[in-house]
Amino acid sequence: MKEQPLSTRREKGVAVITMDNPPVNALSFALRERLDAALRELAADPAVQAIVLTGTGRGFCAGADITEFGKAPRSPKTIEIIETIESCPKPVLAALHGQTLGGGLELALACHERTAAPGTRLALPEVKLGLIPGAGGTQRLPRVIGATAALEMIVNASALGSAEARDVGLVAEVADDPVAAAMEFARDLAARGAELPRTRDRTSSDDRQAFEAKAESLLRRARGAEAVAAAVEAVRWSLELPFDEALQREQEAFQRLRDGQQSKAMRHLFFAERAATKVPDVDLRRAQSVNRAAVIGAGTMGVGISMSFADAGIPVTLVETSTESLERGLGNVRKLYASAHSRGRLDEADMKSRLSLIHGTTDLGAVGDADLIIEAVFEDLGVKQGLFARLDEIAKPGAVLASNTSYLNIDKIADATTRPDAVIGTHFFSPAHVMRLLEIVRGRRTGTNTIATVIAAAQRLNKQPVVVGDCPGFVGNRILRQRHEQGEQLLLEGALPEQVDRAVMRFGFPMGPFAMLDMAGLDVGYRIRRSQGYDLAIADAICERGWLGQKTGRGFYSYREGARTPLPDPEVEQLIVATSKRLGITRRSIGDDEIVERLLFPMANEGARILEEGIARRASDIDVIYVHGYGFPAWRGGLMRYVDQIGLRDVARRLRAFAERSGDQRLEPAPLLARLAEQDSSFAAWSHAQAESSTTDKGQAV
Ligand code: 3H9
Repeated sequence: MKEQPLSTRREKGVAVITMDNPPVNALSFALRERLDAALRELAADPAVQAIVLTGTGRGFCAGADITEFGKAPRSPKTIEIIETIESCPKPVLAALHGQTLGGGLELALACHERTAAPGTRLALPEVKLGLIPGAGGTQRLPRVIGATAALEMIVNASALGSAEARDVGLVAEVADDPVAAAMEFARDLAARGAELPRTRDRTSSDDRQAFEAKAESLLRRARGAEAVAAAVEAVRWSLELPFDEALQREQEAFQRLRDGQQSKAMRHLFFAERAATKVPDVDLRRAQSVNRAAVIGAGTMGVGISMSFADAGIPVTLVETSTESLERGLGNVRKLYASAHSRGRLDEADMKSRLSLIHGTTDLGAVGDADLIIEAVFEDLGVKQGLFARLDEIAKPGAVLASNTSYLNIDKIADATTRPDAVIGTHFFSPAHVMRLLEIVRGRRTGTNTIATVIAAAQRLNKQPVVVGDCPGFVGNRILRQRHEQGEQLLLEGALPEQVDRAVMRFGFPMGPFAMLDMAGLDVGYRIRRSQGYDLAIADAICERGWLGQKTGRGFYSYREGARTPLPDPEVEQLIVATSKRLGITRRSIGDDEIVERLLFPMANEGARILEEGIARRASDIDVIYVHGYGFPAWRGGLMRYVDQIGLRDVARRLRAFAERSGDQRLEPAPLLARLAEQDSSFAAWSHAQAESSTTDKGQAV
């Protein structure tokens, strides 16, 4: 009889251990205990010649149980089980399928050989949790595939497919029935009676120069992530130290990282990403499958969105009003795919098949058979309403009508149709085929099945969905407005764009706010400010000179012909200094810490208002939005987690000081933040309590 979380069976002298710990065969304490016992028992059983280790369900094993990292470690640890496997006098083989990740791959690496089913995904993704592999992965993987390749795989958390794994020698055979193949292998090894191949006995070798060059380039992109530096060091030990000593050091480094702030923040993010897909009244099982999509508008966003569908293997109709605009859009699609191909990211066959999935047309009627239609036309309510009225006539019953607006009201767009329950906002981020965030905007009348369909579609597109309520700018851009305003204020008080950007990049963002504005185009914000009736003296003056950012070669910075590197612009500096003077502001020197606080605390303050209004359901949703849509460093866990960590008392005190100094009342702590500060509580605790007390849910917007 099957005994969860593991079962064993025997067949002609070979014992098969099957891990069965849904949903992902994580190495929980219960599984480790049973696995350890089963291995010892079978190793001692004279009727057993060899052992095959496999798993049921979605995959072989997704690694350590992440929920256990906060608790005291309990034996048997994975590293101890691995020792049992590797030193077993009988052959132990791993038969892999599906997700084979982290500790799961480390188990497999300790086995004497491995087979894999087609579709297996092998990776050591610990760095994404702020960790390094902690069960020998940093020492065994280099011994199998080489130190440089292993380093790259570990730092980028990149996965190998079955065939690639076979090509680099990580698995011996790809077979439809990997268990049968492993049993055959095992019998063969047992019959030969030769010494068993142990990964630890191999040497990790590589061209040292190539290794160091790769290490340097990976470290340059780490932007403060401790785990990257630790991974580089650990893999280097595989080249320099005896196996056992290196293993010991790997253990120590793993434990230090596990107990550190960065890994805690990244584990928070892991669960936040999954929580963000769960909306209490939305049943994902009611999602309609999207077999055909349509995108209207072949501008930058429309092109990126169409590519996201093609990348996921979903045919998409791309509609434009004129042949000329359509050709321009399709030309951009071809250019982007060709560039991915020339950089080795996409092979020719994939490029062709993706291109063949995008059908361009100038006939709006062609969207009639689409399950999901996304409008990505000019940001103008009248234009969008006109279009939705026509879509209402053309779209088939049950189709989802989505608007990729970044700030317009979804209810007003829905008013133009007779099916407001089918209307929803899908706010993609640019470039849409690259950026993972998708803000799903729920209008007042959006149906729950419509939301389910869009969440499921987002997951198929490999996007990170977050469902938010409807308000100008939704969650991400509404919060970002604070950064624009405070950035402008900092310029007026004494900072320069390059100083602000440097401080923000030191904090861990990939790009500073002013370089980012230049990249997006300054006219976008200018138009929004006009429509919302407020101004920013410096940003407006720059725009009014026709300096619209990278596309015009000048903005907050200047750019050399065809280059994207922002260069400080003396004329912009003059303009900034003159504006301060005109407004009677005495410029002062402002430190990096103040810059970061001045930008981030008002953003979190807006986050507090958004939470209290119910526009975001939980603080961790805002964290996910900021990490996946705005480059907030993942190792800090997100915007709201960051201020929680600082302590809301301190944050409230600083906000009060900013408000007093500037006379700007909006910088006063928002009621929720002030309340939580007073109680010495946190946004995380508040969100948790909100989720628990569903009875106090007063029909929130999300
Ligand atoms: C490690 O191994 C350290 C070692 O080096 C050293 C020590 C041994 N633990 O993502 P999904 C849950 S570090 C606990 O929605 P998918 C997840 O929370 C680990 N729970 O499904 C969710 O729960 P819920 C290295 C886990 O099909 C449910 O399973 N490994 C774990 O889209 C379904 O997950 C990793 O970093 C876990 N390890 O994706 C792998 N994994 O339903 C992390 C998942 O309550 N996991 N859950 O929301 C993943 O990348 C994805 O979950 C996976 C499946 C690709 C496996």
